[in-house]
Amino acid sequence: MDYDKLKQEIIEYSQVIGIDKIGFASASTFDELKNRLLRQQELGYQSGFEEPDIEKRTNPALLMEGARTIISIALAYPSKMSKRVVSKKGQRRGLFARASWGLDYHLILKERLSKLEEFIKERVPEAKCKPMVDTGELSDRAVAERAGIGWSGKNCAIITPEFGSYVYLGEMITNLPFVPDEPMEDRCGDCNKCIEACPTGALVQGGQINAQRCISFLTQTKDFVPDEFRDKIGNRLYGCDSCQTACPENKGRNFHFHEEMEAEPEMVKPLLKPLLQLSNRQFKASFGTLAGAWRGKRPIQRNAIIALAHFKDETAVDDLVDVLNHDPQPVLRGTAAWALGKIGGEKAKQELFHAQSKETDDEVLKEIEKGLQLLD
Ligand code: B12
Ligand code: SF4
Ligand code: SF4
Repeated sequence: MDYDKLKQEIIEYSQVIGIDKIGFASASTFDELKNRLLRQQELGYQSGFEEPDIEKRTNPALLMEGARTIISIALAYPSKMSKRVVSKKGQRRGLFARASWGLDYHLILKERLSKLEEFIKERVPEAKCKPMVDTGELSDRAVAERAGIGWSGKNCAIITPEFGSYVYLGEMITNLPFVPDEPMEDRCGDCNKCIEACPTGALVQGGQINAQRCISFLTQTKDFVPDEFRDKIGNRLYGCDSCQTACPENKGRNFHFHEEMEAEPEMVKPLLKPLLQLSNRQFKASFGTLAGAWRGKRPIQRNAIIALAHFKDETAVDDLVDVLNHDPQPVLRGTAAWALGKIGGEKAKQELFHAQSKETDDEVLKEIEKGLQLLD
């Protein structure tokens, strides 16, 4: 088999099926990443969403016997919506980050990778292929970096010279011996804009993150958001783009190559108050196709409450009181109590006292206490 020729054919085919960049990396162990992951673990800087087995994360041979090459792909996503929301004054909205615009990217990239797999297997029937996107064992960024897709920026993102960092990543381990591509040079230089822009100081130093402080992470947790971060979340319902919007490499980058990635503004910039009343079924029907829905409705509703507090939306008091009195989830009742304290007013005060007299959950009671203190 002429693998140089096949590599060329794969590159050409990838363009036909809507892959914006492709690169080839050797499947040898990721030694530097291993040290990095161990260090992150030691420091308590991981999010907990990563594959826990560091050996599997850094040794592709454990994932496929005879692994030789990892094919890395990148698909560019839009940074600006084509359609705008028609909003009335005072109707407050929340925001899903760009990586959750359009159809869940896991589905889009997996579809591209399975086409690639089919193409390869037609030519090399004995080829083994193991595709993965985000939820696989490997670090998608470390693979992309090795495959020359882009450099690893100080904001941790893989930045491509063509599309900036607004790219989704995926990869496929194969047992085929392609010649690997060269990694790129780092182009961040003296720039420090992402680190300065991060609202919570989560980027501790160039290329290192304390995920526990990252707003993107915090919007995806299911429990109470620690006090120090609540005001920083603003109106983010899912994810955070601040370290990417601040990056000069993303300036003017806005690619609309993939129809499925087009954002529906009413979905990704939804009105906040109606979110509080959604049943599970309604949530699934309205938001289920978004990547940002993977943790279910609870974190989104909690973030919506935090956003209403951020806007000090007095028109939301009745809705928040309803949550405080009736929601079965302590995290929502408690966050609503805190939000009522933030928004303030006589009604909020009365309702907080009333709730205090009948609430039985300790954590919610603490939040009611906090809410009342905010009113003082
Ligand atoms: C866990 C996770 C998170 C966590 C932790 C993020 C993090 N930076 O580690 C949280 C929830 C915070 C998160 C947030 C986001 N995520 Co995320 N996330 C992941 C996931 C599942 C694992 C990442 C991981 O293992 N991190 C551990 C760190 C240590 O490793 P790494 O970043 O993968 O690899 C780099 C470092 O190790 C570094 N490195 C290695 N050795 C050394 C040594 C030195 C000295 C230095 C400086 C660096 C360094 O180089 C590697 C390559 O860049 C990946 C998917 C996957 N399977 O890989 C997606 C992924 C990284 N996320 C992605 C996205 C889009 C995001 C968000 C932008 C979403 C949003 N808008 O909110 C934010 C960005 C936050 C940020 N600044 O990183 C994309 C990134 C695309 C890109 N262009 O880079 C990925 C690849 C998903 C995908 N398939 O597209 N995410
Ligand atoms: S995603 Fe937001 S909170 Fe997380 S590192 Fe980037 S700017 Fe900071
Ligand atoms: S903002 Fe500057 S330092 Fe940060 S990733 Fe972009 S180029 Fe690199």
